[in-house]
Amino acid sequence: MATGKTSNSDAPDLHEFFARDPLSADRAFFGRESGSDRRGFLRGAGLATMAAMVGAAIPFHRNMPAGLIPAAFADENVLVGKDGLTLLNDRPVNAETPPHLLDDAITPTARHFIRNNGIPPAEMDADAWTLTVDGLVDRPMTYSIADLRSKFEVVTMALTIECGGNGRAFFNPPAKGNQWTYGAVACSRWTGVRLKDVLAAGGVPSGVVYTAHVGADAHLSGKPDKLPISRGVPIAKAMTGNVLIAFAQNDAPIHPMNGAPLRLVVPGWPGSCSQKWLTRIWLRDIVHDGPKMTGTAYRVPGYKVEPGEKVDKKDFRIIERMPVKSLVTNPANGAGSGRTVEVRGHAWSGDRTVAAVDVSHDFGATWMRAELDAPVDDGAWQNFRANVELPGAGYYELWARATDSEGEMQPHAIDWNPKGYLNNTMHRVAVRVS
Ligand SMILES: Nc1nc2c(c(=O)[nH]1)N[C@H]1C(S)=C(S)[C@@H](COP(=O)(O)O)O[C@H]1N2
Ligand SMILES: [Mo]
Repeated sequence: MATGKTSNSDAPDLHEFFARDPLSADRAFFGRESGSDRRGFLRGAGLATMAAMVGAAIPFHRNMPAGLIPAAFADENVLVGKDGLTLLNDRPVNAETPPHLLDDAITPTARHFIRNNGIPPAEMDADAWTLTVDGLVDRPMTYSIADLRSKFEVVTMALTIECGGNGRAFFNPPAKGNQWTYGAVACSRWTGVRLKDVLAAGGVPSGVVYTAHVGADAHLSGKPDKLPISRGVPIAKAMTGNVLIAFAQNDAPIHPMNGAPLRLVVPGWPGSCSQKWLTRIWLRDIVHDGPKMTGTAYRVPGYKVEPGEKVDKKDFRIIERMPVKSLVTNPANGAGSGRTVEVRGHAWSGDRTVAAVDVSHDFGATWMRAELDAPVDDGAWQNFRANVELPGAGYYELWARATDSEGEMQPHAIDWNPKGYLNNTMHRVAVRVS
């Protein structure tokens, strides 16, 4: 790693940890102490964490041998309710969607990627859920979801969420972390209330600098006071009209892995800003310094660096808007094709709109302009399509290149950075005409 020190974003996978050293994994994950007879007892926080992770109380916990990975973890299908996602990691769960399964204008819940930093809460009861707004707010408040629905205007918007690390797999030298290829991006329809309305109701004094977001998921260590992730946004961003506190996804309850029953959706910024299982938003007079706000997490050097270059920690800057990007969702990479092919996909640019998408079938020698739709909502990706005539049998690559409202265009080569963020290179899809 160019930064010398890896951050806690590279937390060990639970299975790997147990396989290597079951007893210390036991202690680290469950706080379980084991005696020389290998029979420890799960107590207190350790027992609570284990119960939360298996989803029920454990009547015979006293008989559980130390170092035993619960069979529930091995058998559990962590992708229940998801369709065709590629699992990159199962503790915490990280799964991406192959590009051709992202062809819908609005991403169905079953195809919305999952990026967890910790262990989702065992209880996701919408009727019992509360959200506390406090910190530097004039009037701290705690709301039920019913309160949010009744006190504030309820809106539905299609909004794009992309993980800051989407495309990390293509970094060379490689960057540690989940090896996302293309599919850590989605545009579902979210229903909820505007964050700005909720903050305004509490009163935002002039000294507020940043929001701080807290969710109910547990840290991989099982330590009850440790948050897996808590990020925030500058107050000006929080007060824009398309940042939602959402309680529905695609007109149905939010999928458990996507943050049920309540989450933030901050379109156009790294997905990490969009806190899932949201329980608290506090306002701060400094830039929030929660887990994964500091160090090198979700940060890039403030200047261009050479691949592999070492960068001093102090030179890293917090990522704000995500850069201009496009994704080809038809045809599927490697597909056979006739001579006429409809190239389809989506394009987006955080806080901006996309002005044009161009498509090439000759390795970038010539480009044709695609038909491009306006975003259905402020913060939704834009759909494009182009009918391409391939001259004859053979191997072709279909390339897509978006240019945004400020004239910024997707690059050919990766702008390398130590943690593998913000890869917005052109998407290339292979086709064969026989
Ligand atoms: N509470 C909580 N919120 C979270 C995360 C998390 O691990 N815990 N992951 C974040 C990251 S890094 C991303 S990219 C998005 C992904 O949202 P999704 O899993 O619904 O696709 O959720 C964000 N919100
Ligand atoms: Mo992310």
